[in-house]
Amino acid sequence: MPDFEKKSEEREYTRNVGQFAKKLTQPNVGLYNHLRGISVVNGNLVNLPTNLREFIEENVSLCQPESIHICDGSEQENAQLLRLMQKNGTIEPLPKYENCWLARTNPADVARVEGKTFICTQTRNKTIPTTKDGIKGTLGNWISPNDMQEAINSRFPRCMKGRTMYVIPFSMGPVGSPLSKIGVQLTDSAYVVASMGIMTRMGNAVLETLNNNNEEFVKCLHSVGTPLNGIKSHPHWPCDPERTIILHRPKTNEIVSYGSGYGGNSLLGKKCFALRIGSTIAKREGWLAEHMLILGITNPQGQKKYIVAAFPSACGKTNLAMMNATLPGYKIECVGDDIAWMKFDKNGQLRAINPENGFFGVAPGTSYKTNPNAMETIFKNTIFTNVAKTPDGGIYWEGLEDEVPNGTVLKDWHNNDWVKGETKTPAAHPNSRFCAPAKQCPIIDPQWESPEGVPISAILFGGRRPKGVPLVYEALDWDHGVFVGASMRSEATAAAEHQSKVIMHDPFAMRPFFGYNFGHYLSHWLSMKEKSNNLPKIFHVNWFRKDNAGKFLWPGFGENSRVLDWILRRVNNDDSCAVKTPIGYVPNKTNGLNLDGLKENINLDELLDVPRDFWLQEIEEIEKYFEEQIGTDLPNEIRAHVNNLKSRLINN
Ligand code: O2Y
Ligand code: MN
Repeated sequence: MPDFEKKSEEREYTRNVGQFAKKLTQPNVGLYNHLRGISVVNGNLVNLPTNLREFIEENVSLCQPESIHICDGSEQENAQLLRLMQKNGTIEPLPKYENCWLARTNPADVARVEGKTFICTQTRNKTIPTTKDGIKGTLGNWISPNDMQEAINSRFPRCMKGRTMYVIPFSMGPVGSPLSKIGVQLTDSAYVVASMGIMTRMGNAVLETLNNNNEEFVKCLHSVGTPLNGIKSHPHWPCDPERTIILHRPKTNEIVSYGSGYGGNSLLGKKCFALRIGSTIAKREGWLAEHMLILGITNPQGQKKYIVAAFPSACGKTNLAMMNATLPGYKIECVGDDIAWMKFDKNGQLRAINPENGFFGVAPGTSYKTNPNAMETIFKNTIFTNVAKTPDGGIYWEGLEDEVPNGTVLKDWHNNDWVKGETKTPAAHPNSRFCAPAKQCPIIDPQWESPEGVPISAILFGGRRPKGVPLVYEALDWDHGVFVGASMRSEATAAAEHQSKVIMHDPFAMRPFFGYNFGHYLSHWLSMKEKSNNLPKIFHVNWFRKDNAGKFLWPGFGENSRVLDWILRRVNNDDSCAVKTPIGYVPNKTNGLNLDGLKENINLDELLDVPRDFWLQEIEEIEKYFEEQIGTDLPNEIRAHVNNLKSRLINN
């Protein structure tokens, strides 16, 4: 029995357990020995496939939970979990909306922890490229098998004492799609169960697939942990930030996460499975697991194409995925806003699925102006984390200033009073989130759950580049496109303590998410060209170029549909709208971009310029980065593209 502060909580717990308790009904000696005395409060272990039972059994022995709850994914189960969390103070209702909830985390547990995230392989070079002497690698963290075991041994024994271990069977991708994969997450966090219920397809349908097909699954073990010196503050959000660690073992498809209940650290289907383990499975099986949005775009003639796009954080990926096109006659529909799994079909057509079932979007900055479709998505069945609360039980964050009058007293993300127009600290945490079902998006694509995936015509890379990089350019061919992805850079805040901006390398927007050596990842991308005679075209976009006065040269948001229009014309082999430059094809200044009806004056000369001196410096920087970070693991084709670009720039 867990420790309860109040007798009434204890009674509620006992009632719940009593209601759902089902003891093992059939003899299974090995299992019974290990699980003796531990009640199964939902589901039945005996019905599970052997490999899943063994996975649970091992980790019950290790973590010693009070009870086991096998998640069925039902509404009744979700309601029960929400009630429990409300009782514990983990969430509170947002009565202004329908079935919406606010969670406030421990302030020490507010984001993904890159430095504490590791990939475990026998040798270091399988995980990270061998860097030049004296250079610190930035393309992932390696841990040896012994050190991983040691990390587990020093954290997990008895870590779930007094808690329920939830067993979450989940599918990344539509249940039963040949492109989908199954995982099972064991966790001691009800918040994680409720969030995984939104972000993945979860419950009995997945168990049935596991049972019927005898399928393998990705093994995910998660505990919010217990600090060695006990939980001193924020008992409603237990965590162990000092000892947080996120581990991945690609060889056995295992993920182990300890100490954090937040986002990417704890919803293990997302970054850990769909990107890190996903990219290693994709390498083995010949497909791609990428940090990309997927959208459908229909032109005025009714022709529909799908594109994927990879942008580093703070470049508006969710906004583009849900854009309202301003170019007359164009329609955008959203398949996914964060991750794409892509595979060439037997006809050589690249097809993509969104492995997720929801959006875990950054709240601050989201508004009716920047992303009305996101706003239309999030006011039912949504869990908000670390946003502020209005007096009438609604949400608030930076970017929603127009929605709340000055002088209103809100509760900030710490649950302190916060006066609109007066308090100087942020009302919401900058990494506060909404977790909402994708099917609620008003422009969700009719094909978003298509089991065979949607056909992809173009791949976009992008970044926040205030200088030198044109609004859009098209790679010369597949290999050059891979080089463009590898060379991605974006403006970012250097570090929390000083607000200076630097241009950071973030190849393929995957820097924190590679599951294996980035040099090998590049070879894998290059090898894709063998799979098709109909490869998607590859582009680079930059909505963020500024003039010398620091003003943006392009309005962005819905006007980006004009860039997508140019991309579609290139996909349709329209040669009249482009001109060749040393970096690739850019829109022709006379009849390239369709600017009809655009109210602002656009300086196309500045917006589309490819300044030679800038690019000579850029290629020096890219070459240095490749040499230092990838070294001998850099594929020859990519090294050749460095030299080719240099000579095109010099000879042009
Ligand atoms: O900080 C976190 O835990 C969330 S990170 C995240 C969430 C949704 C989509 N993308 C990301 C990301 O870091 O790329
Ligand atoms: Mn992301």
